[in-house]
Amino acid sequence: MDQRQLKIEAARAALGHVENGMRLGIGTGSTAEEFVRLLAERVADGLDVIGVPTSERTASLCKELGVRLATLDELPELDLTIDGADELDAELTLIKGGGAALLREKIVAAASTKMIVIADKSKVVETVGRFPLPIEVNPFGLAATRLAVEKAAAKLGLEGEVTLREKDGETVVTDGQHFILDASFGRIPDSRALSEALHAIPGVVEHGLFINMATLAIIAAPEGVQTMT
Ligand code: ABF
Repeated sequence: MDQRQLKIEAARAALGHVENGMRLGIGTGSTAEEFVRLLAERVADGLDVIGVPTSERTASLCKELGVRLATLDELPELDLTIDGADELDAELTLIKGGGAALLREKIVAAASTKMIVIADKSKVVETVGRFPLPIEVNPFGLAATRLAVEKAAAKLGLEGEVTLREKDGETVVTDGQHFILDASFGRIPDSRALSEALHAIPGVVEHGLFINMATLAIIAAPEGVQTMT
Protein backbone atom coordinates (compact mmCIF):
# COMPACT_ATOMS: atom_id res chain seq x y z
CA MET A 1 0.00 0.00 0.00
CA ASP A 2 1.56 3.34 -0.95
CA GLN A 3 1.57 6.43 1.22
CA ARG A 4 -1.31 8.09 -0.62
CA GLN A 5 -3.45 5.01 -0.05
CA LEU A 6 -2.61 5.14 3.68
CA LYS A 7 -3.71 8.78 3.82
CA ILE A 8 -6.97 7.82 2.12
CA GLU A 9 -7.54 5.02 4.65
CA ALA A 10 -7.00 7.39 7.58
CA ALA A 11 -9.32 9.94 5.98
CA ARG A 12 -11.97 7.29 5.35
CA ALA A 13 -11.88 6.20 8.99
CA ALA A 14 -12.24 9.83 10.10
CA LEU A 15 -15.30 10.21 7.92
CA GLY A 16 -16.97 7.63 10.16
CA HIS A 17 -16.95 10.26 12.93
CA VAL A 18 -18.81 12.84 10.85
CA GLU A 19 -22.52 13.10 11.55
CA ASN A 20 -25.33 14.84 9.78
CA GLY A 21 -25.67 18.49 10.80
CA MET A 22 -22.09 18.82 12.08
CA ARG A 23 -20.09 22.03 11.94
CA LEU A 24 -16.67 20.86 10.78
CA GLY A 25 -13.21 22.40 10.90
CA ILE A 26 -11.45 21.24 7.76
CA GLY A 27 -7.67 20.90 7.79
CA THR A 28 -4.91 21.56 5.31
CA GLY A 29 -2.34 19.32 3.61
CA SER A 30 -2.42 16.24 1.42
CA THR A 31 -4.06 13.99 4.06
CA ALA A 32 -6.75 16.56 4.83
CA GLU A 33 -7.34 16.90 1.09
CA GLU A 34 -8.08 13.19 0.84
CA PHE A 35 -10.60 13.73 3.61
CA VAL A 36 -12.21 16.60 1.66
CA ARG A 37 -12.53 14.39 -1.43
CA LEU A 38 -14.27 11.63 0.52
CA LEU A 39 -16.42 14.13 2.39
CA ALA A 40 -17.53 15.68 -0.90
CA GLU A 41 -18.71 12.27 -2.12
CA ARG A 42 -20.85 11.90 1.01
CA VAL A 43 -22.17 15.45 0.62
CA ALA A 44 -23.17 14.63 -2.95
CA ASP A 45 -25.12 11.69 -1.49
CA GLY A 46 -27.01 13.96 0.90
CA LEU A 47 -24.84 14.38 4.02
CA ASP A 48 -25.56 17.84 5.43
CA VAL A 49 -22.48 19.43 7.00
CA ILE A 50 -20.95 22.85 6.93
CA GLY A 51 -17.19 23.38 6.96
CA VAL A 52 -14.81 26.05 8.16
CA PRO A 53 -11.58 25.76 6.15
CA THR A 54 -8.15 26.22 7.73
CA SER A 55 -6.54 27.70 4.61
CA GLU A 56 -7.33 29.35 1.30
CA ARG A 57 -6.05 26.17 -0.36
CA THR A 58 -8.57 24.01 1.49
CA ALA A 59 -11.33 26.56 0.84
CA SER A 60 -10.68 26.32 -2.92
CA LEU A 61 -10.82 22.53 -2.91
CA CYS A 62 -14.04 22.51 -0.87
CA LYS A 63 -15.67 25.01 -3.22
CA GLU A 64 -14.57 23.05 -6.26
CA LEU A 65 -16.02 19.82 -4.84
CA GLY A 66 -19.26 21.31 -3.50
CA VAL A 67 -18.62 21.22 0.27
CA ARG A 68 -20.61 24.05 1.88
CA LEU A 69 -18.43 26.55 3.75
CA ALA A 70 -18.79 29.23 6.39
CA THR A 71 -16.28 31.51 8.07
CA LEU A 72 -15.25 31.02 11.68
CA ASP A 73 -16.94 34.35 12.44
CA GLU A 74 -20.20 32.93 11.14
CA LEU A 75 -19.69 29.67 13.04
CA PRO A 76 -17.48 30.39 16.06
CA GLU A 77 -18.18 27.02 17.68
CA LEU A 78 -17.44 23.82 15.81
CA ASP A 79 -18.25 20.21 16.60
CA LEU A 80 -15.21 18.54 15.10
CA THR A 81 -12.01 19.45 13.28
CA ILE A 82 -10.26 16.89 11.10
CA ASP A 83 -6.70 17.75 10.12
CA GLY A 84 -3.33 16.23 9.31
CA ALA A 85 -0.04 16.67 11.16
CA ASP A 86 3.67 16.59 10.45
CA GLU A 87 4.42 14.59 13.60
CA LEU A 88 2.67 13.25 16.65
CA ASP A 89 3.65 11.37 19.78
CA ALA A 90 1.77 8.99 22.05
CA GLU A 91 0.36 11.88 24.13
CA LEU A 92 -1.07 13.42 20.95
CA THR A 93 1.33 16.33 21.03
CA LEU A 94 1.54 17.44 17.42
CA ILE A 95 3.90 19.37 15.23
CA LYS A 96 1.98 21.13 12.49
CA GLY A 97 2.75 23.89 10.05
CA GLY A 98 4.69 22.14 7.30
CA GLY A 99 1.95 23.44 5.02
CA ALA A 100 2.27 26.99 6.47
CA ALA A 101 -1.33 26.95 7.73
CA LEU A 102 -0.66 26.43 11.44
CA LEU A 103 -2.21 29.67 12.70
CA ARG A 104 -5.62 29.12 11.15
CA GLU A 105 -5.38 25.41 11.95
CA LYS A 106 -4.82 26.18 15.61
CA ILE A 107 -7.57 28.82 15.79
CA VAL A 108 -10.05 26.44 14.15
CA ALA A 109 -9.00 23.46 16.31
CA ALA A 110 -9.33 25.58 19.46
CA ALA A 111 -12.88 26.48 18.46
CA SER A 112 -13.82 22.81 18.09
CA THR A 113 -15.17 20.45 20.69
CA LYS A 114 -13.10 17.60 19.21
CA MET A 115 -10.08 17.35 16.97
CA ILE A 116 -9.20 14.22 15.02
CA VAL A 117 -5.72 13.96 13.53
CA ILE A 118 -5.33 11.80 10.45
CA ALA A 119 -1.93 10.53 9.38
CA ASP A 120 0.04 7.62 8.10
CA LYS A 121 2.25 5.76 10.54
CA SER A 122 5.45 7.51 9.39
CA LYS A 123 4.29 10.61 11.31
CA VAL A 124 4.27 8.88 14.72
CA VAL A 125 7.41 9.52 16.78
CA GLU A 126 8.49 8.87 20.34
CA THR A 127 9.29 12.53 21.00
CA VAL A 128 8.33 15.33 18.63
CA GLY A 129 11.08 17.39 17.01
CA ARG A 130 12.48 15.31 14.18
CA PHE A 131 10.36 17.53 11.93
CA PRO A 132 11.60 21.17 12.16
CA LEU A 133 9.19 23.18 14.28
CA PRO A 134 7.37 25.83 12.21
CA ILE A 135 7.00 29.18 13.97
CA GLU A 136 4.77 31.83 12.41
CA VAL A 137 6.23 35.30 12.93
CA ASN A 138 5.41 38.88 12.12
CA PRO A 139 7.65 40.18 9.29
CA PHE A 140 8.45 43.28 11.37
CA GLY A 141 11.65 42.78 13.32
CA LEU A 142 12.31 39.37 11.84
CA ALA A 143 16.01 39.29 12.82
CA ALA A 144 15.21 40.24 16.41
CA THR A 145 12.47 37.64 16.63
CA ARG A 146 14.72 34.93 15.24
CA LEU A 147 17.41 35.82 17.80
CA ALA A 148 14.83 35.77 20.60
CA VAL A 149 13.64 32.34 19.47
CA GLU A 150 17.20 31.01 19.49
CA LYS A 151 17.89 32.43 22.95
CA ALA A 152 14.63 31.13 24.42
CA ALA A 153 15.30 27.67 23.03
CA ALA A 154 18.92 27.67 24.27
CA LYS A 155 17.65 28.32 27.80
CA LEU A 156 15.75 25.06 27.50
CA GLY A 157 18.82 23.25 26.19
CA LEU A 158 17.58 23.28 22.59
CA GLU A 159 19.90 24.32 19.82
CA GLY A 160 19.75 24.19 16.07
CA GLU A 161 19.27 26.19 12.94
CA VAL A 162 16.31 28.54 12.70
CA THR A 163 15.69 29.32 9.04
CA LEU A 164 13.27 31.56 7.22
CA ARG A 165 11.06 29.42 5.01
CA GLU A 166 11.43 30.04 1.30
CA LYS A 167 9.92 28.39 -1.74
CA ASP A 168 11.28 28.82 -5.26
CA GLY A 169 13.61 31.52 -3.97
CA GLU A 170 10.77 33.57 -2.45
CA THR A 171 9.93 34.02 1.22
CA VAL A 172 6.81 32.02 2.07
CA VAL A 173 3.96 34.30 3.19
CA THR A 174 1.10 32.71 5.14
CA ASP A 175 -2.62 33.32 4.62
CA GLY A 176 -2.32 35.78 7.52
CA GLN A 177 0.57 37.64 5.77
CA HIS A 178 3.20 36.37 8.20
CA PHE A 179 6.50 34.54 7.68
CA ILE A 180 7.52 31.08 8.89
CA LEU A 181 10.72 30.23 10.75
CA ASP A 182 11.59 26.53 10.75
CA ALA A 183 13.46 25.57 13.92
CA SER A 184 15.58 22.40 13.71
CA PHE A 185 16.01 21.83 17.44
CA GLY A 186 15.79 18.07 17.30
CA ARG A 187 13.85 16.20 19.99
CA ILE A 188 11.73 18.48 22.19
CA PRO A 189 11.32 16.69 25.53
CA ASP A 190 9.40 19.53 27.20
CA SER A 191 7.07 20.82 24.52
CA ARG A 192 4.98 22.75 27.04
CA ALA A 193 7.99 24.77 28.25
CA LEU A 194 9.01 25.56 24.67
CA SER A 195 5.45 26.55 23.81
CA GLU A 196 5.31 28.98 26.72
CA ALA A 197 8.74 30.43 25.93
CA LEU A 198 7.80 31.02 22.28
CA HIS A 199 4.47 32.60 23.21
CA ALA A 200 6.37 35.09 25.38
CA ILE A 201 8.20 36.52 22.32
CA PRO A 202 6.24 39.46 20.89
CA GLY A 203 7.15 38.79 17.23
CA VAL A 204 5.96 35.19 17.44
CA VAL A 205 2.38 34.98 16.18
CA GLU A 206 1.97 31.24 16.87
CA HIS A 207 3.96 28.02 16.72
CA GLY A 208 3.29 24.56 15.40
CA LEU A 209 3.22 22.66 18.70
CA PHE A 210 -0.37 21.56 19.33
CA ILE A 211 -0.57 20.39 22.93
CA ASN A 212 -3.74 18.90 24.40
CA MET A 213 -5.75 19.82 21.34
CA ALA A 214 -6.18 16.54 19.49
CA THR A 215 -8.74 14.22 21.08
CA LEU A 216 -8.14 11.27 18.75
CA ALA A 217 -5.53 10.25 16.17
CA ILE A 218 -6.34 7.90 13.32
CA ILE A 219 -3.17 6.30 12.06
CA ALA A 220 -3.04 4.25 8.89
CA ALA A 221 -0.37 1.58 8.43
CA PRO A 222 -0.07 -1.24 5.89
CA GLU A 223 -1.28 -3.64 8.61
CA GLY A 224 -4.44 -1.60 9.24
CA VAL A 225 -5.90 1.53 10.77
CA GLN A 226 -5.30 2.21 14.47
CA THR A 227 -6.54 4.90 16.81
CA MET A 228 -4.66 6.71 19.57
CA THR A 229 -6.33 8.68 22.32
C1 ABF B 1 -1.35 20.26 7.74
O1 ABF B 1 -0.69 19.71 6.65
C2 ABF B 1 -0.28 20.71 8.54
O2 ABF B 1 -0.36 21.27 9.76
C3 ABF B 1 0.81 19.79 8.37
O3 ABF B 1 1.86 20.67 8.28
C4 ABF B 1 0.54 19.20 7.05
C5 ABF B 1 0.53 17.73 6.92
O4 ABF B 1 0.48 17.52 5.57
P1 ABF B 1 0.38 16.15 4.85
O5 ABF B 1 -0.92 15.57 5.24
O6 ABF B 1 0.46 16.55 3.42
O7 ABF B 1 1.57 15.37 5.29
O8 ABF B 1 -2.16 19.35 8.36
